[in-house]
Amino acid sequence: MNIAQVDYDGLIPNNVALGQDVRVKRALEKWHPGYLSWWNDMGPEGFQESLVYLRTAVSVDPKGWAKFDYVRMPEYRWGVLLAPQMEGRKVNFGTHKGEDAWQEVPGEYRAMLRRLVVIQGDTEPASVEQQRHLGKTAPSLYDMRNLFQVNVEEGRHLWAMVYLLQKYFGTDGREEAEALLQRRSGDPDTPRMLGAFNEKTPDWLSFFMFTYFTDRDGKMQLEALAQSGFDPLSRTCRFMLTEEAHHMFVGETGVTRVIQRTCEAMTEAGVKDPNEIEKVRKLGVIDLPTIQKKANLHFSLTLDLFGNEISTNAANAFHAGLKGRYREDRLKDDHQLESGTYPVLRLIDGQIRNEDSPALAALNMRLRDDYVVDCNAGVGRWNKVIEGFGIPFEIKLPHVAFHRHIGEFSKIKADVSGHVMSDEQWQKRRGEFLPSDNDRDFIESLMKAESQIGKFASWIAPPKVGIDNKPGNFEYVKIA
Ligand code: BYC
Repeated sequence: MNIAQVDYDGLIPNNVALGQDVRVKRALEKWHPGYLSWWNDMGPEGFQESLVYLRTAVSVDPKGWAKFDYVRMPEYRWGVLLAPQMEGRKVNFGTHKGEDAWQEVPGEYRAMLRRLVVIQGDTEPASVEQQRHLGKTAPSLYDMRNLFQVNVEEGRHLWAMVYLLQKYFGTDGREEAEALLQRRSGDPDTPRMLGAFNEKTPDWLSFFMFTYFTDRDGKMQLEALAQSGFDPLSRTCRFMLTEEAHHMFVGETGVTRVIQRTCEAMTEAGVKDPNEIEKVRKLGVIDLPTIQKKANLHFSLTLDLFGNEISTNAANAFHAGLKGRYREDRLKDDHQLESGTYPVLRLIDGQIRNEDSPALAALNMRLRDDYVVDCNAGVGRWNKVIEGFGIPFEIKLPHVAFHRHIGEFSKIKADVSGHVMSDEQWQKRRGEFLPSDNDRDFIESLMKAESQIGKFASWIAPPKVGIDNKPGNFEYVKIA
């Protein structure tokens, strides 16, 4: 079979020769109704009958892997797609460096590997649950379509992890696959596994910030897992990254368009001071300080997803060859890190200070540092838009100690510049840094659906180009 082509004949599109793997095919077919029932209960609310102009993966050839067409979301062809196998691939790091990459789960690392797959899998349906109410307040059909595209692809990413569980982890894999459909974002009894995936995504600015910041954690973690010596995980993550790029595009351009509209409205009305919040809000756009607060919130929540500063889990996963560094294959060192150090920001005697830590134990921070660099690139592009209008305002990422719930800094309170403050000061000043009830109410007041073809809500500029090069008056969703 040609690995680049996807077999669409059966119930589950795939390029893993599922037709010849009766046990796994049956297991997935058994899991399928539960998945659909989860999608109907927890997927986008209210638009399941609408025709949405979606892309579907029909190949894993990087040059042309997707086709666009109108689809009802429950009829989307969720499938199992792995990037092509690389001839002679080796384990690239850790103690097994240089050995042949594993095609089966190495027994000694089974539990560790399963945990990584389950955590990755858990985030995918969680994000769909978090975003399920947003269709009703979409600022345009274009944005609504992008939301649904992101949602169906997160659903596919769940399939990707469930395939690995069903194929490689026997009975406990099957149980974990079931449990992925049982947990619910924000549920007090059966929450999703990681903190940020139990938060609400109440409005579209949050959605854009989430796809900018949190999907980018997805990118970093997938890049690290794509390095895995367990080849099926590596191939799975490599293809997921192809899809992930669009999700971050939705986030980055979404925030850009919000900023652009705000700056345009301020310029038209002659409002020069970005801190004249009430004046700006009267124009029906979101003031820049509130956009900054949303960025503070989503960035800090996402930093928690990198785990603890010093982590034996991360060290063990690297040592075992299961989870590498960001783009490990492009780094130039011994890829074993048994003796090196890495500077880690820590809380020492109540002060935030850099400390050289063993490189293996500091891997979560190394990935987080790479993440911050990646985040800053897009923030720079947002600032270019503001600068273009001559408005004196700059969006800045807050200090990594700000508003944390995991790791060293969860024990303290710090402002956006990283100055440690008392609980009392924090309570007083919280509203300067994070969205207040008043900010949330204002944003909510703007969240009114705009479902006329080619029209956009007051607070967001149209995109520069359409999806699949469609013109501005294209009907991205035929609302049923
Ligand atoms: N919340 O040794 P540590 C995505 C737990 S996003 C709750 O530092 P480690 C997507 C931790 O589980 C990417 N608990 O942990 C984006 C551990 O508990 P146990 C998802 C947390 O393992 C948008 C204990 O604290 N993929 O794809 O080094 C839309 C000790 O911690 C948290 C992955 O994350 C937390 N935030 O690091 C859709 C990749 N942080 O086991 C999708 C797979 C830590 O001792 N996961 N804990 O009871 C991993 O690589 C790692 O497990 C983590 C944590 C980076 C998450």
